[in-house]
Amino acid sequence: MKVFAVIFFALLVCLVSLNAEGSTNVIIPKPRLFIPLDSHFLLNDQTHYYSDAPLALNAVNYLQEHLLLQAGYKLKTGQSGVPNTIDYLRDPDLKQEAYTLDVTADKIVIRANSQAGFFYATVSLMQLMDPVIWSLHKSDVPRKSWMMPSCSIEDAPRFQWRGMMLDTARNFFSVAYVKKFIDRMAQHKLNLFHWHLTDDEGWRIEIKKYPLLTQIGAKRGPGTALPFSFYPAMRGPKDKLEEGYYTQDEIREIVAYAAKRSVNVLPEIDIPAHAKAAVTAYPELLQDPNDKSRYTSIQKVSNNTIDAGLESTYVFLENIVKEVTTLFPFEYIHLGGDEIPKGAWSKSPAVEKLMQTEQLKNIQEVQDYFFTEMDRILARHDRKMVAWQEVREHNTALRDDTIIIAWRGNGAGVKAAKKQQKVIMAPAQYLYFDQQYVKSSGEPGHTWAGPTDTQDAYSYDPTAQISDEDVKGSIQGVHGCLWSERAPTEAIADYLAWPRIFSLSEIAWSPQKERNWDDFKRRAFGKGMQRLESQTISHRDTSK
Ligand code: TNX
Repeated sequence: MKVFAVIFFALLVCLVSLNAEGSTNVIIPKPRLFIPLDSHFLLNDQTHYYSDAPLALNAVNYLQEHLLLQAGYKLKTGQSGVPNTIDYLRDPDLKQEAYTLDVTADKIVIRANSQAGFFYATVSLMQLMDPVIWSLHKSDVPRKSWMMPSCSIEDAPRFQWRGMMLDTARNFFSVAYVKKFIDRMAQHKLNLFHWHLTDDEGWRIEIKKYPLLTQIGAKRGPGTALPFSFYPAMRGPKDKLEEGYYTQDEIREIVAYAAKRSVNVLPEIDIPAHAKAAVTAYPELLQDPNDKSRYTSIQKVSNNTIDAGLESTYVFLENIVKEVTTLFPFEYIHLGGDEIPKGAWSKSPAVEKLMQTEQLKNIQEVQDYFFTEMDRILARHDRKMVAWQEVREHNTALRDDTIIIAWRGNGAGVKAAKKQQKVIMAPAQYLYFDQQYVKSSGEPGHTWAGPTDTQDAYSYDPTAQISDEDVKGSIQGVHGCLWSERAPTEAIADYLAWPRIFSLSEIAWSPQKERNWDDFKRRAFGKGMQRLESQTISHRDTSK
């Protein structure tokens, strides 16, 4: 009888705590440990904050900006440990990005050991508040007090790199949109903004030394030199000019904005293929005049590849790298390397000569030569290489810290991990958010790797088929990709991204054993959606 009573009591405790967590843990991505407590904290215009860590100031400011808009006041500075205070305390024992957050009835205590840790504690805290706190429109009727459920959180990320790619080449997105995109990533503890800046359909980064890259390469439409691509989705209306690029000042502004949110910016200059915009702007530097090769890319763009046999190619690209390093402090630059079309370089006398002098046997070896040279250029400018998986499938000469992004399927990443190569997992079947959610002619998005609904995305476990030993040195993180051929407007881009970015953030941040679709669904389709709505982010609102 006694045994039954104990079991019954234990079950009751479990149920009560499950239920309590059910209603109070609304955080995305799910924290490593969340213990609900039975009270709440009320934030009001008498709430103070105390900080013993300059590293916390950035996070405090983030909260203050939102409070000012929605509550009409800011927290005043005060003393540690006093009731109605938020304490930001440095804890040297916590790892990079880790934090603890304790909300009790009379105070809130945040501990971290890095700018990122304080920031993540703050966004978790804000997710416990009414979703309206996320709105960027000043409230006409400021909300005076904010209730937060008491809880105790210990949190740290699963992966070091938690990335999201935005393709601003196929379709241009404004500076304001790019900032919003980064802010929303940061709200969900993603920390690597992969900025696809160049492609066949547009060159979007100002390069002072080569002004034609943007004068010619950032415009398509009537009266321009850059031809429209074959696919209508990338083409837009025939009679309309599609143009836009980011000035160097705008880029610096975006990088600084991202840094305040603990987001690093990884610029991508996609070479040698996917470069129609660049070769249209500077054919004399980037194409062999005697090249008789005629080929089209998988996206049906003709002759879009920079010639690997020309000396001027490497001079040009080194100058680009030089300018890129002045804009992006991040230690890595992404150099593309995907989808070199069959037939490219096959009739280029310059490449033929290169093959003789360097004793290269085939086009694959030419590609490897090209990236080995690019790796040397990056090394000279104190940068390391990220590239699409194709770049390291055969090349053994690249530096060990080169990171590849495995996109063609999970198998590609598994293979790289087994070779102990550094890899970011971005399998198209799960994490390409340019794919349709469900197969339907009414849905935006590509179909080639999908459909991928939010639950499909959520089901991905990057290390499922890899031994712990191989995971260690190899898996750097996970990445979602939002290509924009099928996203001609911000609203469509947002619809494709959300709620799938919720799934990504949880794959990237939360321990696999803590992840569970039903619990995720409750948070994502409950408070998660309300947070999106308070920011007027368009999104899909069913899990299918
Ligand atoms: C493949 S993924 C591409 C992109 C397209 C995308 C469309 C990769 C490295 N290349 O150029 O935009 O598919 O889903």
